[in-house]
Amino acid sequence: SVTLRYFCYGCLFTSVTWSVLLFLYFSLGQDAGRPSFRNVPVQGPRAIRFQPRFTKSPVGAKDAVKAVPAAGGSKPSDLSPEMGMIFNEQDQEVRDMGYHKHAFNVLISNRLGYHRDLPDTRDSKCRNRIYPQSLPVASVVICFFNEAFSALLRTVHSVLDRTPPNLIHEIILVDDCSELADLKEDLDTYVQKHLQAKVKVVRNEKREGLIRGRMIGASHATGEVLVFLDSHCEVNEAWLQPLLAPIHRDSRTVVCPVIDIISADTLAYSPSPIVRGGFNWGLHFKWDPVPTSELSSPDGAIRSPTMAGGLFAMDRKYFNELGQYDSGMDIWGGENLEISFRIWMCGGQLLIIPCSRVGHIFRKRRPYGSPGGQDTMAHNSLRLAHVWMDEYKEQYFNLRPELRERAYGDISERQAVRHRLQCQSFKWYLDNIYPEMQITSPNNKPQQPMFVNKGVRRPKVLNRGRLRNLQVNKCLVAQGRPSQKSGAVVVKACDSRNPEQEWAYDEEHELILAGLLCLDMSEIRSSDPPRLMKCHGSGGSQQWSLGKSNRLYQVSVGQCLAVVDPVSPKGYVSMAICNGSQSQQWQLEG
Ligand code: LR7
Ligand code: MN
Repeated sequence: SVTLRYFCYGCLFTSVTWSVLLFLYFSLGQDAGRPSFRNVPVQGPRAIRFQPRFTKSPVGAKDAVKAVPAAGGSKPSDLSPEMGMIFNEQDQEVRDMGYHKHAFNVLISNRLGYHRDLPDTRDSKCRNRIYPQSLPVASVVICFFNEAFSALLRTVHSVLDRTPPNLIHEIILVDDCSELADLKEDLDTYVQKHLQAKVKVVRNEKREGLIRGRMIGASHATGEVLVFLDSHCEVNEAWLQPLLAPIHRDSRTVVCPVIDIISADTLAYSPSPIVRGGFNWGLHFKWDPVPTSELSSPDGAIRSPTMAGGLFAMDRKYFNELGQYDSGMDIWGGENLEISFRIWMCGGQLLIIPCSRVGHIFRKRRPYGSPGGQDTMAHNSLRLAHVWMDEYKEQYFNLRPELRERAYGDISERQAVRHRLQCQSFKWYLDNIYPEMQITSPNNKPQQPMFVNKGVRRPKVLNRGRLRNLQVNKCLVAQGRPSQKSGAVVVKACDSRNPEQEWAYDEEHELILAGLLCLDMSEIRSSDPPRLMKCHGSGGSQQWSLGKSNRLYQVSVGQCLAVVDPVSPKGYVSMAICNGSQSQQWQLEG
């Protein structure tokens, strides 16, 4: 009945929205929209007809929140399918070039324009919350490199549209030496013409990367609080007040909004589940479920061991006192764990604030590299491991032995920061802030090897059966025949008599196919799909939680197993951010 009710609201909502839009379009003409519509590049007269389904209707907004648990199929935040329609070669070109240069659907982004309404994804309790009259003012810092013009401008306008003006001290756009003509030429003109004096553009003379880029942005800022955003975000209703309030109470509190999901393919905005930040020993950030002990805070704030990196607010003086960032880190990666460890180890705290929601476009690949092609994630991770992780850096080197001897530059200034602030040990951080983290034995060999195929003692099996995906109604199997060797997994037609489809789920949270191999996730390349590997018995990459809501959660990468394309006969699966959709629902059935 939930689905049905939602469906009916949906129909009603769609037709109401479309009538209102058509009425506006015909009666008021195109200029009735906001002026900036006309400045969207590559936008024909069709633009205004491509309004998102979310307009002013409160029905839609309310329903969006209710519909979350029943997600799957079309969600209320889905845009109309016409939004991405190709009408001519120019559309095709914008779409194809957009994917090539930005790894998301720029055609839809352009059609959306610089303003749109979003479903209010907050819990209803957030809406009645009252915040102190006097809050510190914010400097919003947005670094960008070759960002899609419409995505950048929608980020800026979303801040101006949805923040009380008295709380925005300024918005600082740091151009990290972008190469795209519109960013170089049209941005200043647009800012001068359409944005208040509050928006400043700072240009880096050479590519610095997002870490030094943010430090440069922060050095220009004069507001009391720094708010960092990626250049492809949209802030939601009353997003800033709940971030400023805890900083106002305690300047050593650093806060993150819940990062809602803007689909790279459809630009649909959907709520994220409430999760918190962790990491694995490959030093990749991951999302973890929130321990129940954390759910009791009166204002709903959740203590988080790490932050994703892009979206957070912090007292400006505290940012400087705490050592800003490591300016020896290049381009992308690692700074989020570095600042997270530093905050906790040196006397601060890091919170996720569920009443603050900001959407981020999650792309499937990073559309840029580093100028010299270096692996900056490895370089940056090495620096943070050497400065902050004490003996636990061995956990990283066990997974990345080739980095053990790799040079990482001068870290003395960062060690001095740690010394000056008299920070705690990494062991203290693990014990007190991230007790869920598992430590493997120093030589990377599990203390008791338990290889299935060697017939050594096995953990007890809790459940057996086929793993059926509820969206496609197919079962997870080996791509070829299961053998002693590793291999890919896909979904295929279920066959209850075929022992090669039988999984065992054991007390160590391993999933073992046909008594042979374990479902395994690369901790080094978390973008790789899961595969079958020899069981190693030490958790981490082979640890899956198969709990409530039928999701198959991978503990090490913090994502859920999903079917990639429900209609494709190839049956590929991959890891994706857990969103409760049908493509992520699995049932182990005997
Ligand atoms: O050389 C560069 N110069 C830049 O100015 C490279 C990037 N940038 C800009 C870029 O245009 C963007 O605005 O920096 C910002 C972040 O880069 P993204 O969007 O390519 O990063 P990401 O979203 O893939 O990665 C996440 O991890 C990064 C690690 O360095 C940063 O901390 C990002 O801010 C961070 N993004 C988020 O936390 C959003 C939520 C993602 C999740 C989980
Ligand atoms: Mn980003």
